[in-house]
Amino acid sequence: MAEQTFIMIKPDGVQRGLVAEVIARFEKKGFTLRGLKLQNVEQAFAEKHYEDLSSKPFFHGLVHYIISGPVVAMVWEGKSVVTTGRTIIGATNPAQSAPGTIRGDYAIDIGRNVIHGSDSVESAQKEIALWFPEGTVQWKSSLHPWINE
Ligand code: RTP
Repeated sequence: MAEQTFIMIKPDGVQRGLVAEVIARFEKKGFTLRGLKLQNVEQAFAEKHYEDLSSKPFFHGLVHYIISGPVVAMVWEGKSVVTTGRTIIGATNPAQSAPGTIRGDYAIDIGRNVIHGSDSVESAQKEIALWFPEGTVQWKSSLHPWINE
């Protein structure tokens, strides 16, 4: 199976009307959409998603932020999508994220940084299983195979 990553537009991204902008960047890059849903997140679910950060001082604020409004959960597929997805997103702290990245263009606060992307293939698999227990959507592109090398 081709590489997949889990991407989440956080509540501030949804509230600020950045959903189409984020999707466009992944779509135009050439990645394939395999899953997409708008949903509210329960506290226990947010704690599970961020369980690796549970000892961090910002953990409770982070969970509160994620449950404050709906998020858009997505699965994107394609060559090196985990790493390239992180490049498209930009550094965690928007003060360090380059212009041209999503956070570099649309965020100033680390605690309101618009978007999440899996940081490894292993975490992507774990996050996709957590967020899409129903599975993702299988579909075959009608584009000519020449479009990829
Ligand atoms: P994400 O999981 O959201 O893609 O972010 P990341 O890998 O770039 O960063 P990570 O270290 O996993 O942190 C997860 C999210 O926690 C918030 N954060 N706040 N106040 C702080 O010092 C702080 N540090 C991290 C950010 O929203 C970050 O995206």
